[in-house]
Order: sequence, then structure tokens, then C-alpha cells
Amino acid sequence: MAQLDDLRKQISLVESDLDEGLLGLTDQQTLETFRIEFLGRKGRIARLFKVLGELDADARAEAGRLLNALKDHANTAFDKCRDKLQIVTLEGRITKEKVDLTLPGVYRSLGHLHLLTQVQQEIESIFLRMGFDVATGPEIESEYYNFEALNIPEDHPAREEWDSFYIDGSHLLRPHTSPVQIRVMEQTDPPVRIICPGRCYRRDTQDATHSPVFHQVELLWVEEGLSLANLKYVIELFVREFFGEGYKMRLSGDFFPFTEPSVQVHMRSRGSSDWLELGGAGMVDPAVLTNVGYDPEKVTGFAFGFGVERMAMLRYGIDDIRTFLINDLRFIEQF
Ligand code: FA5
Repeated sequence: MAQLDDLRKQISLVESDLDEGLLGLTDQQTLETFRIEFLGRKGRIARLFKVLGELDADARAEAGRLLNALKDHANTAFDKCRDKLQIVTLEGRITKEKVDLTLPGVYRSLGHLHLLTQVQQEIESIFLRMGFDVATGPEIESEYYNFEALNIPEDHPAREEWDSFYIDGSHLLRPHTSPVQIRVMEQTDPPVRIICPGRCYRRDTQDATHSPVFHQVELLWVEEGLSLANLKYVIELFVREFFGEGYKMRLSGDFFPFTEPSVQVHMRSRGSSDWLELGGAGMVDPAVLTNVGYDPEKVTGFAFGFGVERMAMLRYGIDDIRTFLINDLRFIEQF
């Protein structure tokens, strides 16, 4: 009996150590170490079971019952403690990761389209409203589309007007958007009504109004019965839409191998006496129409090619074309 009393004391000691110990636990990892100390194969409870073999038969049944009760108690207590700690951990995470919607946000500045892109899109929308389509062509162009089909044969002095960057013997970076006229007419039967905005390249010396890389917008309208008066009307309509009333336009005679007659278009703001050349224009030369398989007896057409930078310079009072390319935010952010 003394042995049984002794075992009872040890059981209650283990039980109170266990209950008190569990109260002080704060995380899953120490809980596991603690569980092994009590319920492991060589833990405190397993060691108490060893006493059973030393007891006489009467006491053994009672001791077995007491030890099993201790083991059940320990298992239940550990399970409860594990559940409790899981909730504590979760609540901790919820508090830590809570989003405070009242805090001011982080300001991220948004970029915007470059002035040239804005101008190009505006030009497109004006002509789309007037019933034109937007066409594109390659920036690396063959001599055929860039010169020959435009009535500028090899060795023709006019080729020097478009001092070009050559890629190889017969391909170059296009110095104007006029080759797109040929590409479109080759693919389409008249009537044709297109504009083609795009980048051009020339071996021009840089100055306030010239850049080796610049943009043009080409226009082409081919149909029966078109005349120079129609060309003038379209240019005037566009200029009024794009520039408003505060500008003056001047047409003067010019020469392009692919138009006949040809004109030059100059603009100035009413407050200034300086004319700026916007581009060239004219009635499509019959030789060009023939080159694309059109019958110049049946259809006539007109075309123009305007500098996009020049248009932006006039409208926004920009006095140096190089400002478009230097990526100075103080300039870009103004538009
Ligand atoms: C031409 O390029 C003709 N293809 C225009 C044309 C089309 C005439 C259809 C008739 C019919 P020109 O070389 O003049 O023409 O150039 C037209 C415009 O492009 C110039 O007036 C100018 O506004 C712009 N431009 C030409 N070279 C440069 C340059 N280096 N930098 C900026 N703009 C330029």
C-alpha cells in the first residue's frame, strides 16, 4: 500500500507540473518539447508506468487505472493547449497583417504620351473624321519605292534632295513617307484616301528646324475628278482644325518629281512675321499613277507630306526641334 501511496504522490506531482507548465507556454515549438518530456517514450509518464511491474497484484490494478487516467488527462490537456496556441498565433498574424485603410497611400506619378505622339494622334483623328484611313509602311525602304516608283530614276539630281542613310546598295532608311503612297496604291483600287504618319531619317545637319530623325504625315487622295482646288481646300480645312484661327498659311510654287504641279506650304502665327515650311504638296504626277497600274486618264490625285515636329513647334511656340529628342522632363511635362 505504501508503494501505491508513493505512486499517487508522484502522479499528482506530474499532473501539477504538467498543468502549470502548460499555462506558461506561448508557442507550438516549446509545446512539442514539453509534450515529449511528459508523453514521450522515455517521458515522465512512461517512467511511472515502469513501477507497475514492482507492485503486488492488488495494487497493480488500481495503479494502472490511476496511470491511465493521468495519461488521458495529459493527452487532453496537450490537445487543448495546442488548439489555444493555434488561435493565439492566428490572432497575432491578423493583428500584424491588418491593413490600415486610413493611412495615406504611396503616390506614384503617371507618365503620359510624348507631345509628338499626342500631335500625331490628333492629326489622325482629324483625318479619320474627314473619311481618311491611316496607313503605315516600313522605315527601311527599297530604292524602288522610295525613288523609282515616285518618278525619281537613278542618277536623277532630285535624289540629292533626300540625302539618305543607306543600309546596303539598294535599301535605305526612308527620308520621307511618300513611298507609302506607292505601297498603298499597289494594293488598292481607286478611290484611295489615306494618311500615313511615320518616322523619317535624313543626313541633314542639325539645327533649330532640322533633325536627322523626324516625323512626317503623308496624305494621298486619288479619285475621279480631283483638282488642285480640292487639295487647297483639304489643307485649309486641316490647318483650321489643327491650328485654329490664329495662323496664316501660304502656298507657293515648288518642284517634286512625283507631283505636278507642286506647291510648298508655309505657316506663321498671326503674331509673328517668320514663315515656317510645313511641307510639300501637289497633284500626283501621271507617271506615278501609271507606275502603280492606275489610268491617269481616269483618275487624278493629290498628296502632301508635312513635318510633324514643325506643326508642333508652330502650335506650341517651340523654337528648337532638338528639344523633342533630349528627354528633358521639364520640357516633356509641360504638354
Ligand atoms: C518631302 O519629303 C515630300 N515627300 C513631301 C511631299 C509629299 C510633296 C507628297 C508632295 C507630295 P520635303 O523634303 O520638303 O518634302 O519635306 C517635307 C517636310 O518634312 C518639310 O517641309 C519639313 O516640315 C519636314 N522635314 C524635312 N526634313 C526635315 C528634317 N531634317 N527635320 C525636320 N523636319 C523635316
